[in-house]
Parts: sequence; structure tokens; C-alpha cells
Amino acid sequence: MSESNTRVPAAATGSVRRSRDVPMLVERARDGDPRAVARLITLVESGDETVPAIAAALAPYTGRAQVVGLTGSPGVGKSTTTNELVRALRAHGHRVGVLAIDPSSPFTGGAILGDRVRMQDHATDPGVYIRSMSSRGHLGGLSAATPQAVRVLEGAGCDVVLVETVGVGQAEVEVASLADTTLVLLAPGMGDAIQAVKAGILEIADVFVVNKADRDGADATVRDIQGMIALGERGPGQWRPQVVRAVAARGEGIDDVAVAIDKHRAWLVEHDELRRRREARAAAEVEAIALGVLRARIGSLRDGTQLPALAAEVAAGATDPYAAAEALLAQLAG
Ligand SMILES: Nc1nc2c(ncn2[C@@H]2O[C@H](COP(=O)(O)OP(=O)(O)OP(=O)(O)O)[C@@H](O)[C@H]2O)c(=O)[nH]1
Ligand SMILES: [Mg+2]
Repeated sequence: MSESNTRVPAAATGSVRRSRDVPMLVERARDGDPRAVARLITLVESGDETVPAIAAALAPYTGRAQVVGLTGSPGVGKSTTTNELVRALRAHGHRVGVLAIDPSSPFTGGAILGDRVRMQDHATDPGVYIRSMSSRGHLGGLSAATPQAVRVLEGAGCDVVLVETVGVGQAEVEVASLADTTLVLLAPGMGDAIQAVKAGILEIADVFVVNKADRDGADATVRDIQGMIALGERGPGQWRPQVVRAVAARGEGIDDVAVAIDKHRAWLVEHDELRRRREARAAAEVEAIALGVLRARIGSLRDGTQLPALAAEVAAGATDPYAAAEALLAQLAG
């Protein structure tokens, strides 16, 4: 979020920064006030008690943005590519949101991105929201707060939301379940192609970007990944992952990446896959929320009588854990 660059009267700023007034915040976010957007994302990121109200207020605007996930090994060039994609999307007049999911920071709380993140080019552009979010300290990691943050950005009028995550196994799968289109970035000489197969990335990538194509070995990496795609089983009408080479640091190949994203988007719509993916995403979200509520309820039972009593019975061999779990669920339902 370009918090430092936007002029809003000081009084309004103060009230927005600490506000829990959801209708006011949503209205201001709808008007494009970056501080309201930042505040709403902070609230969803911290799992504030206003989150259900925020989700309800934003529901009418859900599904408007194209969500594009970018993932790949540390340092492969995700942020550089994101920065360049933002430039390309802005050139087409799109409003763009960027969520950089940072697994290393314990809690960002809306911190302005350091130059480490290489997206400063757009810091003063009112048509771009850039926000770093922590994936640590959240039950459910990326899956918990990110869909809500995407909603906030959709509510703020973003046509495209780019989500950058460092590819470390689970995060890749999570970003894929969140995104309409998933880009997996590789670089020559990182053994990435083999890693990709190991981590099951082949299944989640809609577009492979072989970045740092200015380096030796780019041809081999492209060949490797194309070979793997050729081996993959694909039914008729299924999407065949595209492979694009880029030198993000010089802005080269980014137009090709944008074309591949558009092509995938068209395919999604044509095959009714967009609806299917989004419904699957919504199902996962509802399930995660419901499980969270259940977990909280079970937790509260610890203070009651049944769970400790059941646990004592299981430990003593007086009953088995399955029967005890059934008893616990029966108590929750009752
Ligand atoms: N040679 C070369 N270097 C690049 C290219 N793209 C990015 N880099 C450099 O690679 C380094 C890492 O780039 P980032 O965009 O920060 O990579 P990242 O994947 O976002 O990194 P993390 O978020 O830390 O995982 C930077 O020094 C970039 O300048 C490229 O196409 N060629
Ligand atoms: Mg990065």
C-alpha cells in the first residue's frame, strides 16, 4: 500500500487508521481511499472480530477481479516480474492490486514494503495497491486471510489482483487454489524443473515463466519443462501449460507473460472452468471457516467437562478415541 504517498486530511487519516467502522471503511475503500483499503486488509490479516462484517459488506463485489498467483523459489524474480506485470496492466488501464505474501515476517501489520520487494515503481500510482502480508501466525496460513484481502481489493475496484508467494511446497498449492491463473517461475540452473515435478507444481502451473533467460541454461530449462508437460496426462480440452521466457529485470518477455495470462483466462471462461475453480475456492473457504469455528468450540470445551473427562477415559483405555470424538461431536451438535 502506498501509504506514504497519499494525501488525506490528518483527522480523516487518524480515524481511518484505527477505525472498526466497517460501513465507513468499505465506502471509502470503494471510493479508492488507499488508507481504508490498508485498514481493511490489516483487519482481515489480524483476524479481527469485524472480519465477518467486512466479508458481508464486500460480498457484492466478489468475483470481479482476475486473480493471478505467482510462485517460485526464493529469488527467482517473482517481485521483479510482478512489478513489470503491473506496468503492463496499467498500460492497459487496469486497476491492479498486489498481495505479496511474506513468510519471513512474523506480522507485517500493513508495513510499507521495503525496497527488497522491488515494486517501488508504482508506489505513487493511485491505480495500484501493493500490500505485503504475513503468512506466519495464521492458523491455515495463506488460506485464512488472503481470500478476504483479495475481496478488499476487488471492492476497491481492482480488475486484476496479483498474489506473490514464495514457493515452498504448501504455499504453492495454496496460491493455486486461490488464483484463477497460476504462474510458476523458474530460473536456469536452479534445478527448478526437477524440483517442480517433485513438489507437484506441474499440476498447479497454468503458465511457466522461465525467468533470468539472460543466463546460461535457459534453453535447457525450457526444454526440460516442455518435456515434462509433454509427458503429463491431459484429457481432450484440458489446458496445456504455456512456457514463456522472460528477463524480468529488463522487462523482456513480460508482454508474452501477459498474453499467456489472457489466453488462459479466455480458456477458463470458454470451458466454464472459471466458475468451477471459483466455486471450489469458495467451498474450501467455507470449509476452513467452519472448521475454525468447530476448533474454537472444541477448545472452549476444554474448560467445560466433557473433553478432559473423555481424554481421561481414552488414556485409561476405558474408551477409544473414535468413540470419544463421536461423543464430543454429539455434544457440539447438542
Ligand atoms: N539476471 C537476471 N536477474 C534478475 C532477473 N529478474 C530478477 N533478477 C534479479 O534477481 C533478484 C531477485 O529478484 P526478486 O524479484 O526479488 O525475486 P523474488 O522471487 O521476488 O524473491 P523473494 O521474494 O525473496 O523470493 C534481484 O536481484 C533481481 O534484480 C532477470 O531476468 N535476470
Ligand atoms: Mg519477492
